Amino acid sequence: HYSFFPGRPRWPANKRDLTYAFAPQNGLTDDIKIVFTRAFDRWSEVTLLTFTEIASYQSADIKIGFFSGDHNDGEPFDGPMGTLAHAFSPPAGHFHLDGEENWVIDGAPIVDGNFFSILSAVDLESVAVHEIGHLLGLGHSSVEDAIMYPTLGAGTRRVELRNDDILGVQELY
Ligand code: TQI
Ligand code: CA
Ligand code: ZN
Ligand code: ZN
Repeated sequence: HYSFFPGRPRWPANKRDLTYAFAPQNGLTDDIKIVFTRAFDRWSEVTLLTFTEIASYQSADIKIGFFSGDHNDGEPFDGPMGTLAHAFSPPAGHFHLDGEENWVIDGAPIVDGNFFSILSAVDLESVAVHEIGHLLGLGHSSVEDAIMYPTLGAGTRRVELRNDDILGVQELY
């Protein structure tokens, strides 16, 4: 079953159109950005929320970036595996991904020619869909195939919202 953060934080009722931006120093390719677009679309399909990319990182509601190790928010990343990403509950909107993971998109490594074991591959879209759930105010679910279930097998792709995720987000929005 789905859960919320303590105090049930969520984006205010008069704010249904959310913006997002990528950290400028990350220099992300369109292939990477499209993965986030697809992940946001899954949540906007089941709510009245919309998500629009804007150029200004400063003024975006949701700020997305890849960082390595200590990146000055008190929650340092830990290199390959362990913590993959973290997102802060509304209305903070910070969405950070560990730049040292072996991220894959549709089964292919992001870093061209990067050689690594399938055991450490992490599917970017799966993590994005999960973290956006947190950004919207969802905690973890006890339903094993829900997006918000707190574990994901190595190399596993899990991107489809389940009923449990949909009921949870629809209770908030
Ligand atoms: N990051 C954790 C997560 O997003 C951070 C976290 C730990 C957390 N406890 C929490 C967030 C309690 C909110 C509430 O869950 S993670 C997965 C999954 C992670 C894990 O790097 O461990 C995904 C990030 F579900 F696969 F295990 C994304 Cl999809
Ligand atoms: Ca890590
Ligand atoms: Zn961070
Ligand atoms: Zn989580």
